[in-house]
Amino acid sequence: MATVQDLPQIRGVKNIPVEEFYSSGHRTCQGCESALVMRLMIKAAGQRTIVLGSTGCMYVANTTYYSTPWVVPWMHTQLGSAGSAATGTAAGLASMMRKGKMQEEPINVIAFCGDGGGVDMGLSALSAALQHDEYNLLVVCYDNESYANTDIQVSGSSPYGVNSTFSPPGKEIRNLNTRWKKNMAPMMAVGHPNMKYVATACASYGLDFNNKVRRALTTGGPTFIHCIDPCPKGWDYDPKYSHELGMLAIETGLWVQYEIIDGELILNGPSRAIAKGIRKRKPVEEYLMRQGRFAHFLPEDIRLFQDKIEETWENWWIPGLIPITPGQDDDSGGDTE
Ligand SMILES: Cc1ncc(C[n+]2csc(CCOP(=O)(O)OP(=O)(O)O)c2C)c(N)n1
Ligand code: SF4
Ligand SMILES: [Mg+2]
Repeated sequence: MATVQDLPQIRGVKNIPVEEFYSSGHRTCQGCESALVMRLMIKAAGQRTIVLGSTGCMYVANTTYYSTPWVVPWMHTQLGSAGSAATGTAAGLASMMRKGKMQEEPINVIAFCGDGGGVDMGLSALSAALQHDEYNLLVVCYDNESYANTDIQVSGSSPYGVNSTFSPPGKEIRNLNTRWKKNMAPMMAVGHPNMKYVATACASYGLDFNNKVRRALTTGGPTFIHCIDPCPKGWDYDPKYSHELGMLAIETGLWVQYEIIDGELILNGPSRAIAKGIRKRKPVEEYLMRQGRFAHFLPEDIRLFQDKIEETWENWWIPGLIPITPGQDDDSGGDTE
C-alpha cells in the first residue's frame, strides 16, 4: 500500500483550513447540502487530491459549460462507476510512480457518487473497489435520497412513502414507495472485512465530517463515507432549513452517526448521547412534517416511521446498524435428524 499524506485531525472550527478547493462557479440549488459536502470534503483533503464524480447533481450542476467550482483535478465518470474510477485512478498513479513517470508522492484519490449512483447502480463497482486493499482511496456517497438530477425519482435510499416523481401519492394508493431505506454503510463495512474505515456523516456537523474525511485518507486502503444530505428541491422545504433538517435526521434517531475503525464501532455526536441514554430521541414527526415530500402522511404513516426507529434502536443486534437478532441456540449438537 502506498504512503498516505499527513493530514492531522482538525481541533476546533478555528483551525479548519481557509483555502477553498470547491469555490464559486457551481449552479446547485440554494441550500444544497450535497454542495456543502463537496466543499467540506475537499477542504479536509487539500490540494494534492484527485476527485472523480459520477453522474448526478454533483456532476451536472457543478460542471456546466466550461464553468466549475473545482480547483483540484476532477473527472466525471459514468453513473455506476465511482468505484471503478477510484480503483483505476489509484492503480494508474501507482503504476506511473513505479515506472518513474511521475514523482513519488501520496496523492489522495476521492470518488463520489449519489445514492442512485452508489446505493443502487454502482454497488458492484463500489464493492470491487472496497476489496482492493492495495490501493488508497476514499468513496463518499452523498445521499440526497433520490435520483435528484433527473427530477427526483425514488432510489433504494429513498425513505418509505416519500412523494417523488415515480411515487406520487394518489387517492387509491397513498404511499407508493413501500421500501425501507437500504442500510448502506453497514453493508459496506460487514461485506468488506479488509476495509479499515467506514463512517456515516452529515454536513450539519461540518467539523466532524472534515475529520472523518481526514481519518479515511490517512487510514489508507479503500475507505467509505456515507453522508445524509438534505435537498431543498427533492425534500421540498425552504432552503434555509437544510442545516436544521440534517440535525433533526440524527436527533430523531433516523440517521445514526458513527465510525467503524478497523472493525471497532464508535458512535459519535447526538447518536452517541442517545445510545448512552444521556439524550432522548426527538419524535420523528418533527423531522417528517417539515418536508413537503411527506405532506400527504396520515398519523398512521408517522407512527410507522416512529415504530421502525424504535425497532432499530431497541431490537437490532447493534442499535441503528445491524438488523439481525441472535436466533435461539441450537441444542442438537449439530445433529439435525
Ligand atoms: C446509466 C445511466 N442511466 C441513467 C442516467 C440518467 N441520470 C443522470 S443523473 C441521474 C440521477 C443520479 O442520481 P444520484 O446518483 O442519486 O445523484 P443525484 O442526481 O441525486 O445527485 C440519472 C438517472 C445516466 N446518466 N446514466
Ligand atoms: S436538486 Fe437537491 S441535490 Fe440537486 S442541486 Fe438541488 S438541492 Fe442539490
Ligand atoms: Mg441522489
